Amino acid sequence: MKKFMYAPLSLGMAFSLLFGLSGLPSNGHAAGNDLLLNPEIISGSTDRTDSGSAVLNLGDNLITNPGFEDNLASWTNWGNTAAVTSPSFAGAKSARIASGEGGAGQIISGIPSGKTYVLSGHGSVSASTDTAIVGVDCLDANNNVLAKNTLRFNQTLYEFKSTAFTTVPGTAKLQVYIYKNADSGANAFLDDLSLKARSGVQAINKDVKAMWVWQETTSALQDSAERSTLFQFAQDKGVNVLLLYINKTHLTTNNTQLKQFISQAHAQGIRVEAVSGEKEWGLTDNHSIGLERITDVITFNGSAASSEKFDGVHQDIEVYLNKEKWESNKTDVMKQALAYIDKATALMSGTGMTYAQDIPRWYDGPEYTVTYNGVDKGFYKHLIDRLDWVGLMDYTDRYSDGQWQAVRDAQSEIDYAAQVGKKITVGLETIDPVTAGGDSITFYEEGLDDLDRALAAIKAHYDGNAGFGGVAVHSYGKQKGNAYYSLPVKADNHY
Ligand SMILES: [Ca+2]
Ligand SMILES: [Ca+2]
Repeated sequence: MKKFMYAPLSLGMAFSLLFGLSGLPSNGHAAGNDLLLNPEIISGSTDRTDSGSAVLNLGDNLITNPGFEDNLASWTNWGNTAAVTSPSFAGAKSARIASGEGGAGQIISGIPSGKTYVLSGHGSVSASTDTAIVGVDCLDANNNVLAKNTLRFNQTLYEFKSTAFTTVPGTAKLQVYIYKNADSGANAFLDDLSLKARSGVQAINKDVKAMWVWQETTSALQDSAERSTLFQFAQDKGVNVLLLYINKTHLTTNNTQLKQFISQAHAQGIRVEAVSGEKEWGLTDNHSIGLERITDVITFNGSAASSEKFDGVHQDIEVYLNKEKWESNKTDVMKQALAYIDKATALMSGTGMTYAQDIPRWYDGPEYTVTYNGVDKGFYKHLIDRLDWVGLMDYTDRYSDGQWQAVRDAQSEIDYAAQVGKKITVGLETIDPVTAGGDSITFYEEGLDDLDRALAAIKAHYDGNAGFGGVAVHSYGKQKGNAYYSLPVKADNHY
């Protein structure tokens, strides 16, 4: 049940613990204190992107029977391949390529050249000396192979991998396949495959896979090798939204590098949002600090070419962490936090960027209701009303009664978002348990296998819900070696 406080650890707190904050920005000029909420933002289109960027969604999955739930229907068996019930990644079945060389394929017609596609899938092997392969070939009209792209799996537990490619000149068809060489005679298992067209920059929708990046921003801007590593990791994991921590130095000293970074991300279809936030910014006395950060990003965008602009401002302002004030008068703190958002969204109006915040998974508890602007309802509903989209810190690794707790705990937020035309992006935690505040909060010990299963379960459960804005992972964590970047595949399953 998400009704109790769960010693929640905030993004910001984790961030502070990870590498320390270099001091809050000083109070600068205050934005107007009497700004009214812009009704356009309230009713809110959730697919605004920066000027000039095509709004984009990944297309439909082009693979028929991609999870082998209909056995090998629509697949041509090239040998040694069968649908099996164990181990499946999702649903009841997966494909197994037994011992020797073998595989299965299907051909998709009507494919243009020069178009970008994203191939992804889950694979594993019974012994890591073998390799399970998911591939896609560009074929000409006569089925000649023009180009190949593959995902390779060598772990004995399922892993998720993703890659993007652009069809070469002359492409008329795509042949997607699963395959294994004879190798050491182990079995290969494949499941839950996806091949989708991609164009433009990712919008906030069900296909989002977001990742927070905190202390690595500076090195990703200044060091081309670190930048390549980040973009490669994003591609491998199918991350299409970067929630990038941004401070004044990044916007000014690293201005040119930041524009290059954003442009490079956009070329790969990756949306980039400027992340900032402190728990104090939601309190009236400090509203001007957070608003100044927004103004800084707007100023940056004003000097940038369309491909170099941030797509959104994303703030992590968890007012409940102002513990004394929160405990003594929650209602007052919630009102101050909502008033901040009204000022922020007014400031964001007309910028072409979205405005989002992160909220914990327990804000929907009955004790967190507040009368604001004469309307009495859940704090989370007031927040969702005002934000273009919300990052839900759905930080639990628990699994019971056949479902992940994180799936259950996102229901009321996503259902409400659907009612009011907003999106909830469901985030899971991977940082180490000490920093996270407990092992049940993070998938750190469970590893990639459970994380990917939980992410896939969230996507499967909410796929048809209009309030679902995809998934997110906290956080990249390459520098500290304690999060997503170095998360191992482990057998220590909790489900
Ligand atoms: Ca399946
Ligand atoms: Ca855990």
